Amino acid sequence: MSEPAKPDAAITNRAPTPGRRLVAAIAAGLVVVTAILLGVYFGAGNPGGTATKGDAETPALESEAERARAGRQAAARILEEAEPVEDEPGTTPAGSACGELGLECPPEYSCTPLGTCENATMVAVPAGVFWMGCAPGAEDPCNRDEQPVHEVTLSSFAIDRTEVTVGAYRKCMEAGVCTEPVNRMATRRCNLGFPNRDDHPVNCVTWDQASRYCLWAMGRLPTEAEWEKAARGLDRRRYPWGEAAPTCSRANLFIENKQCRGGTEPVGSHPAGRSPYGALDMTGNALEWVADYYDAHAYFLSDSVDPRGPPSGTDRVLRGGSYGDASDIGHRVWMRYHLPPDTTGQHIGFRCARSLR
Ligand SMILES: [Ca+2]
Repeated sequence: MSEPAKPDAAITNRAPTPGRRLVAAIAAGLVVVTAILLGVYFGAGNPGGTATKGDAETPALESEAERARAGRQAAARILEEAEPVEDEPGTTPAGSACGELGLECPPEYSCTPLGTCENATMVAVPAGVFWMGCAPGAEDPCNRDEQPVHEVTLSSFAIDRTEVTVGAYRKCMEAGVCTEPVNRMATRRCNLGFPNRDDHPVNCVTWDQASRYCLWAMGRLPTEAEWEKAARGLDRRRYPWGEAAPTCSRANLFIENKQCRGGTEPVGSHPAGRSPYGALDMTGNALEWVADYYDAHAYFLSDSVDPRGPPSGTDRVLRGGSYGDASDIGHRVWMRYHLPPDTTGQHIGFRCARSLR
Protein backbone atom coordinates (compact mmCIF):
# COMPACT_ATOMS: atom_id res chain seq x y z
CA MET A 1 0.00 0.00 0.00
CA SER A 2 1.48 3.33 -0.89
CA GLU A 3 1.01 6.65 0.80
CA PRO A 4 -2.58 7.77 1.21
CA ALA A 5 -2.64 11.26 -0.19
CA LYS A 6 -0.88 12.04 -3.44
CA PRO A 7 -2.21 15.04 -5.31
CA ASP A 8 -1.58 15.32 -9.01
CA ALA A 9 2.03 15.78 -9.97
CA ALA A 10 1.03 18.90 -11.86
CA ILE A 11 -0.29 20.55 -8.71
CA THR A 12 2.27 22.87 -7.24
CA ASN A 13 3.20 22.67 -3.57
CA ARG A 14 4.64 26.07 -2.86
CA ALA A 15 4.05 27.50 0.64
CA PRO A 16 1.48 30.32 1.00
CA THR A 17 2.85 33.84 0.72
CA PRO A 18 0.70 36.74 2.01
CA GLY A 19 -0.62 38.98 -0.69
CA ARG A 20 -0.64 36.49 -3.49
CA ARG A 21 -4.03 35.09 -4.22
CA LEU A 22 -2.88 32.44 -6.62
CA VAL A 23 -0.26 30.98 -4.33
CA ALA A 24 -2.68 30.90 -1.44
CA ALA A 25 -5.30 29.25 -3.62
CA ILE A 26 -2.80 26.65 -4.71
CA ALA A 27 -1.86 25.86 -1.15
CA ALA A 28 -5.49 25.76 0.01
CA GLY A 29 -6.36 23.50 -2.87
CA LEU A 30 -3.49 21.19 -2.05
CA VAL A 31 -4.55 20.98 1.58
CA VAL A 32 -8.14 20.33 0.54
CA VAL A 33 -7.12 17.56 -1.81
CA THR A 34 -4.87 16.08 0.83
CA ALA A 35 -7.66 16.19 3.41
CA ILE A 36 -10.12 14.63 1.00
CA LEU A 37 -7.76 11.84 0.06
CA LEU A 38 -6.80 11.24 3.67
CA GLY A 39 -10.49 10.99 4.41
CA VAL A 40 -11.18 8.54 1.65
CA TYR A 41 -8.02 6.64 2.43
CA PHE A 42 -8.93 6.06 5.99
CA GLY A 43 -12.51 5.54 4.80
CA ALA A 44 -11.41 2.85 2.42
CA GLY A 45 -8.83 1.21 4.64
CA ASN A 46 -6.67 -1.18 2.71
CA PRO A 47 -8.41 -1.41 -0.67
CA GLY A 48 -7.02 -4.80 -1.35
CA GLY A 49 -8.28 -6.14 1.96
CA THR A 50 -11.61 -4.63 2.83
CA ALA A 51 -13.51 -5.19 -0.35
CA THR A 52 -12.20 -8.43 -1.66
CA LYS A 53 -15.56 -10.11 -1.38
CA GLY A 54 -17.74 -7.02 -1.65
CA ASP A 55 -19.59 -7.83 1.56
CA ALA A 56 -21.75 -4.78 2.33
CA GLU A 57 -22.81 -6.34 5.64
CA THR A 58 -19.35 -6.06 7.18
CA PRO A 59 -19.72 -3.91 10.34
CA ALA A 60 -16.45 -2.04 9.69
CA LEU A 61 -17.91 -0.51 6.57
CA GLU A 62 -20.25 1.74 8.50
CA SER A 63 -17.33 3.51 10.16
CA GLU A 64 -15.63 3.57 6.77
CA ALA A 65 -18.44 5.70 5.39
CA GLU A 66 -18.35 7.94 8.45
CA ARG A 67 -14.63 8.51 8.08
CA ALA A 68 -15.00 9.30 4.38
CA ARG A 69 -17.63 11.89 5.28
CA ALA A 70 -15.36 13.29 7.98
CA GLY A 71 -12.60 13.78 5.44
CA ARG A 72 -14.89 15.77 3.18
CA GLN A 73 -16.12 17.86 6.11
CA ALA A 74 -12.54 18.62 7.13
CA ALA A 75 -11.82 19.81 3.62
CA ALA A 76 -14.88 22.09 3.75
CA ARG A 77 -13.75 23.58 7.07
CA ILE A 78 -10.30 24.31 5.67
CA LEU A 79 -11.86 26.18 2.78
CA GLU A 80 -14.11 28.19 5.12
CA GLU A 81 -11.24 29.13 7.40
CA ALA A 82 -8.82 30.11 4.63
CA GLU A 83 -7.86 33.77 5.06
CA PRO A 84 -8.72 36.00 2.10
CA VAL A 85 -5.77 37.65 0.40
CA GLU A 86 -5.48 40.75 -1.74
CA ASP A 87 -5.05 40.62 -5.47
CA GLU A 88 -1.68 41.53 -6.87
CA PRO A 89 -2.28 41.68 -10.60
CA GLY A 90 0.66 40.64 -12.67
CA THR A 91 2.39 38.58 -10.01
CA THR A 92 1.50 35.30 -11.70
CA PRO A 93 3.31 34.42 -14.89
CA ALA A 94 0.78 33.82 -17.64
CA GLY A 95 -0.05 30.17 -18.11
CA SER A 96 1.87 28.98 -15.08
CA ALA A 97 -1.11 27.75 -13.10
CA CYS A 98 -4.78 27.21 -13.71
CA GLY A 99 -7.65 27.15 -11.28
CA GLU A 100 -7.80 26.57 -7.54
CA LEU A 101 -5.67 23.45 -7.77
CA GLY A 102 -2.95 25.24 -9.69
CA LEU A 103 -2.96 22.83 -12.62
CA GLU A 104 -0.21 23.32 -15.15
CA CYS A 105 -1.79 23.44 -18.59
CA PRO A 106 0.27 21.56 -21.18
CA PRO A 107 1.35 23.26 -24.39
CA GLU A 108 -1.55 24.03 -26.74
CA TYR A 109 -4.06 23.86 -23.88
CA SER A 110 -5.44 27.04 -22.34
CA CYS A 111 -6.70 27.70 -18.85
CA THR A 112 -10.44 28.36 -18.92
CA PRO A 113 -12.31 30.60 -16.46
CA LEU A 114 -13.51 27.38 -14.84
CA GLY A 115 -9.97 26.32 -14.01
CA THR A 116 -9.73 23.57 -16.61
CA CYS A 117 -7.12 23.12 -19.34
CA GLU A 118 -8.75 22.77 -22.75
CA ASN A 119 -8.13 23.17 -26.46
CA ALA A 120 -10.70 23.26 -29.24
CA THR A 121 -11.85 19.69 -28.80
CA MET A 122 -10.10 18.08 -25.82
CA VAL A 123 -9.55 18.59 -22.11
CA ALA A 124 -6.25 17.86 -20.40
CA VAL A 125 -5.98 15.62 -17.34
CA PRO A 126 -2.73 15.99 -15.37
CA ALA A 127 -0.61 13.08 -14.25
CA GLY A 128 -1.14 11.75 -10.76
CA VAL A 129 -3.04 9.46 -8.45
CA PHE A 130 -6.78 9.03 -8.15
CA TRP A 131 -9.13 6.56 -6.51
CA MET A 132 -10.84 4.12 -8.88
CA GLY A 133 -13.81 1.89 -8.11
CA CYS A 134 -16.04 1.88 -5.05
CA ALA A 135 -16.23 0.66 -1.46
CA PRO A 136 -19.50 -0.80 -0.17
CA GLY A 137 -20.86 1.32 2.62
CA ALA A 138 -19.11 4.47 1.48
CA GLU A 139 -20.27 4.31 -2.14
CA ASP A 140 -23.44 2.39 -2.84
CA PRO A 141 -24.61 0.65 -4.86
CA CYS A 142 -21.22 -0.90 -5.42
CA ASN A 143 -21.11 -4.00 -7.61
CA ARG A 144 -18.58 -6.77 -7.04
CA ASP A 145 -16.77 -6.05 -10.29
CA GLU A 146 -16.34 -2.40 -9.26
CA GLN A 147 -14.38 -3.39 -6.14
CA PRO A 148 -11.99 -2.88 -4.55
CA VAL A 149 -11.57 0.85 -4.57
CA HIS A 150 -7.89 1.27 -5.34
CA GLU A 151 -5.22 3.83 -6.08
CA VAL A 152 -4.27 4.28 -9.72
CA THR A 153 -1.45 6.44 -11.02
CA LEU A 154 -1.90 7.77 -14.53
CA SER A 155 0.38 9.68 -16.86
CA SER A 156 -1.03 12.89 -18.25
CA PHE A 157 -3.50 12.55 -21.07
CA ALA A 158 -6.19 14.43 -22.96
CA ILE A 159 -9.70 13.24 -23.66
CA ASP A 160 -12.37 14.55 -26.02
CA ARG A 161 -14.58 17.13 -24.36
CA THR A 162 -17.63 15.37 -25.84
CA GLU A 163 -18.61 12.15 -27.51
CA VAL A 164 -17.51 11.87 -31.17
CA THR A 165 -20.20 13.42 -33.34
CA VAL A 166 -21.89 12.22 -36.51
CA GLY A 167 -20.24 15.08 -38.42
CA ALA A 168 -16.76 14.11 -37.27
CA TYR A 169 -17.31 10.43 -37.97
CA ARG A 170 -18.60 11.20 -41.48
CA LYS A 171 -15.29 12.89 -42.30
CA CYS A 172 -13.50 9.70 -41.39
CA MET A 173 -15.86 7.77 -43.68
CA GLU A 174 -15.22 10.26 -46.48
CA ALA A 175 -11.48 9.70 -45.98
CA GLY A 176 -12.09 6.03 -46.68
CA VAL A 177 -10.99 4.93 -43.23
CA CYS A 178 -14.19 4.50 -41.23
CA THR A 179 -17.09 2.28 -42.18
CA GLU A 180 -20.78 2.95 -41.93
CA PRO A 181 -22.39 2.32 -38.54
CA VAL A 182 -23.86 -1.16 -38.42
CA ASN A 183 -27.52 -1.59 -39.33
CA ARG A 184 -27.95 2.12 -39.14
CA MET A 185 -31.20 1.99 -41.10
CA ALA A 186 -32.72 -0.54 -38.74
CA THR A 187 -33.88 2.13 -36.34
CA ARG A 188 -34.48 5.84 -36.53
CA ARG A 189 -32.35 6.17 -33.43
CA CYS A 190 -29.07 5.51 -35.28
CA ASN A 191 -28.03 9.07 -35.98
CA LEU A 192 -25.83 8.97 -39.08
CA GLY A 193 -27.89 9.61 -42.19
CA PHE A 194 -30.69 11.51 -40.53
CA PRO A 195 -30.93 15.28 -40.99
CA ASN A 196 -30.03 17.71 -38.25
CA ARG A 197 -28.05 15.18 -36.24
CA ASP A 198 -24.50 16.07 -37.22
CA ASP A 199 -23.88 17.37 -33.70
CA HIS A 200 -25.32 14.27 -32.03
CA PRO A 201 -23.00 11.45 -30.95
CA VAL A 202 -22.34 8.91 -33.65
CA ASN A 203 -23.94 5.75 -32.32
CA CYS A 204 -24.61 2.19 -33.50
CA VAL A 205 -20.86 1.61 -33.81
CA THR A 206 -18.86 -1.46 -32.81
CA TRP A 207 -15.77 -1.32 -30.62
CA ASP A 208 -13.62 -1.82 -33.72
CA GLN A 209 -15.27 1.05 -35.54
CA ALA A 210 -14.78 3.29 -32.53
CA SER A 211 -11.15 2.30 -32.17
CA ARG A 212 -10.50 2.80 -35.89
CA TYR A 213 -11.96 6.31 -35.80
CA CYS A 214 -9.76 7.28 -32.86
CA LEU A 215 -6.64 6.08 -34.65
CA TRP A 216 -7.64 8.11 -37.71
CA ALA A 217 -8.07 11.13 -35.43
CA MET A 218 -4.51 10.65 -34.15
CA GLY A 219 -5.70 9.29 -30.84
CA ARG A 220 -7.00 6.10 -29.25
CA LEU A 221 -9.85 4.97 -27.09
CA PRO A 222 -9.33 5.98 -23.44
CA THR A 223 -8.40 3.24 -21.03
CA GLU A 224 -11.02 2.45 -18.44
CA ALA A 225 -8.90 4.14 -15.78
CA GLU A 226 -8.42 7.26 -17.87
CA TRP A 227 -12.13 7.47 -18.50
CA GLU A 228 -12.95 7.22 -14.78
CA LYS A 229 -10.37 9.83 -13.74
CA ALA A 230 -11.56 12.24 -16.44
CA ALA A 231 -15.11 11.82 -15.16
CA ARG A 232 -14.40 11.81 -11.45
CA GLY A 233 -11.31 13.81 -10.62
CA LEU A 234 -9.54 13.31 -7.32
CA ASP A 235 -12.28 13.53 -4.71
CA ARG A 236 -13.99 10.21 -5.29
CA ARG A 237 -17.20 11.86 -6.35
CA ARG A 238 -20.33 9.98 -7.35
CA TYR A 239 -21.19 11.91 -10.52
CA PRO A 240 -19.08 14.04 -12.86
CA TRP A 241 -20.58 17.20 -11.36
CA GLY A 242 -20.31 16.10 -7.74
CA GLU A 243 -22.66 14.52 -5.24
CA ALA A 244 -25.95 16.17 -6.20
CA ALA A 245 -28.65 13.92 -7.61
CA PRO A 246 -28.96 13.63 -11.40
CA THR A 247 -31.40 15.92 -13.16
CA CYS A 248 -32.27 16.47 -16.80
CA SER A 249 -30.30 19.72 -16.67
CA ARG A 250 -27.12 17.87 -15.66
CA ALA A 251 -27.34 14.92 -18.03
CA ASN A 252 -29.46 13.27 -20.69
CA LEU A 253 -30.71 10.17 -18.89
CA PHE A 254 -33.75 8.29 -17.62
CA ILE A 255 -35.12 9.71 -14.40
CA GLU A 256 -38.25 9.09 -12.36
CA ASN A 257 -39.66 6.69 -14.94
CA LYS A 258 -39.25 9.18 -17.73
CA GLN A 259 -36.53 9.78 -20.29
CA CYS A 260 -35.21 13.33 -20.39
CA ARG A 261 -35.12 13.35 -24.20
CA GLY A 262 -35.98 9.84 -25.34
CA GLY A 263 -32.87 9.67 -27.50
CA THR A 264 -29.51 11.32 -28.00
CA GLU A 265 -29.18 15.06 -28.19
CA PRO A 266 -26.42 17.40 -29.42
CA VAL A 267 -23.18 16.69 -27.57
CA GLY A 268 -22.21 19.13 -24.83
CA SER A 269 -25.80 20.18 -24.10
CA HIS A 270 -25.28 19.96 -20.32
CA PRO A 271 -22.49 22.26 -19.15
CA ALA A 272 -23.92 21.95 -15.62
CA GLY A 273 -22.85 18.32 -15.70
CA ARG A 274 -19.22 18.93 -16.61
CA SER A 275 -16.50 16.89 -14.93
CA PRO A 276 -13.71 18.44 -12.82
CA TYR A 277 -11.52 18.58 -15.93
CA GLY A 278 -14.21 20.01 -18.21
CA ALA A 279 -15.42 16.86 -19.99
CA LEU A 280 -19.12 16.88 -20.90
CA ASP A 281 -21.70 14.10 -21.07
CA MET A 282 -19.40 11.77 -19.15
CA THR A 283 -22.62 10.29 -17.99
CA GLY A 284 -25.73 10.25 -20.13
CA ASN A 285 -26.39 10.78 -23.82
CA ALA A 286 -24.37 7.89 -25.34
CA LEU A 287 -22.80 5.02 -23.42
CA GLU A 288 -19.11 4.98 -24.35
CA TRP A 289 -16.74 2.24 -25.47
CA VAL A 290 -13.35 2.30 -23.74
CA ALA A 291 -10.20 0.41 -24.64
CA ASP A 292 -10.11 -2.31 -21.98
CA TYR A 293 -11.24 -5.90 -22.17
CA TYR A 294 -13.70 -6.69 -19.42
CA ASP A 295 -12.86 -8.93 -16.51
CA ALA A 296 -15.00 -9.07 -13.37
CA HIS A 297 -11.82 -9.36 -11.31
CA ALA A 298 -9.87 -6.72 -13.20
CA TYR A 299 -9.44 -4.45 -10.19
CA PHE A 300 -7.75 -7.20 -8.20
CA LEU A 301 -5.35 -7.90 -11.01
CA SER A 302 -4.63 -4.60 -12.68
CA ASP A 303 -1.42 -2.60 -12.61
CA SER A 304 -1.42 0.40 -10.33
CA VAL A 305 0.38 2.58 -12.90
CA ASP A 306 -1.25 3.29 -16.27
CA PRO A 307 -3.35 0.10 -16.23
CA ARG A 308 -4.55 -1.09 -19.61
CA GLY A 309 -6.86 -3.84 -18.47
CA PRO A 310 -6.68 -7.57 -19.03
CA PRO A 311 -4.56 -8.76 -21.98
CA SER A 312 -7.51 -10.63 -23.49
CA GLY A 313 -11.18 -11.24 -22.97
CA THR A 314 -14.57 -11.73 -24.55
CA ASP A 315 -16.22 -8.40 -23.84
CA ARG A 316 -15.06 -4.81 -23.92
CA VAL A 317 -15.91 -2.23 -21.27
CA LEU A 318 -18.32 0.66 -21.75
CA ARG A 319 -18.70 3.59 -19.39
CA GLY A 320 -21.00 6.43 -18.52
CA GLY A 321 -24.58 5.27 -18.84
CA SER A 322 -26.80 6.33 -21.74
CA TYR A 323 -29.93 8.39 -22.20
CA GLY A 324 -31.89 5.21 -21.53
CA ASP A 325 -30.22 4.19 -18.26
CA ALA A 326 -31.92 4.90 -14.96
CA SER A 327 -30.48 7.83 -13.05
CA ASP A 328 -30.48 6.12 -9.65
CA ILE A 329 -28.23 3.20 -10.57
CA GLY A 330 -26.80 3.57 -14.07
CA HIS A 331 -24.86 6.80 -13.85
CA ARG A 332 -22.45 6.43 -10.95
CA VAL A 333 -19.01 7.23 -12.33
CA TRP A 334 -17.62 3.90 -11.11
CA MET A 335 -20.33 1.90 -12.95
CA ARG A 336 -18.90 -0.68 -15.36
CA TYR A 337 -20.79 -1.99 -18.38
CA HIS A 338 -19.53 -4.65 -20.75
CA LEU A 339 -20.61 -6.08 -24.09
CA PRO A 340 -19.13 -8.17 -26.92
CA PRO A 341 -17.14 -5.79 -29.12
CA ASP A 342 -19.29 -6.40 -32.20
CA THR A 343 -22.38 -5.15 -30.37
CA THR A 344 -24.00 -2.02 -31.74
CA GLY A 345 -26.98 -0.05 -30.59
CA GLN A 346 -28.59 3.31 -30.47
CA HIS A 347 -27.27 3.82 -26.96
CA ILE A 348 -23.61 3.21 -27.80
CA GLY A 349 -21.08 5.84 -28.83
CA PHE A 350 -17.53 6.75 -27.79
CA ARG A 351 -14.92 9.46 -27.36
CA CYS A 352 -11.16 9.42 -27.93
CA ALA A 353 -8.09 10.18 -25.85
CA ARG A 354 -4.38 10.70 -26.39
CA SER A 355 -1.30 10.66 -24.23
CA LEU A 356 0.40 13.94 -23.25
CA ARG A 357 4.08 13.21 -22.80
CA1 LIG B 1 -21.79 9.83 -22.56
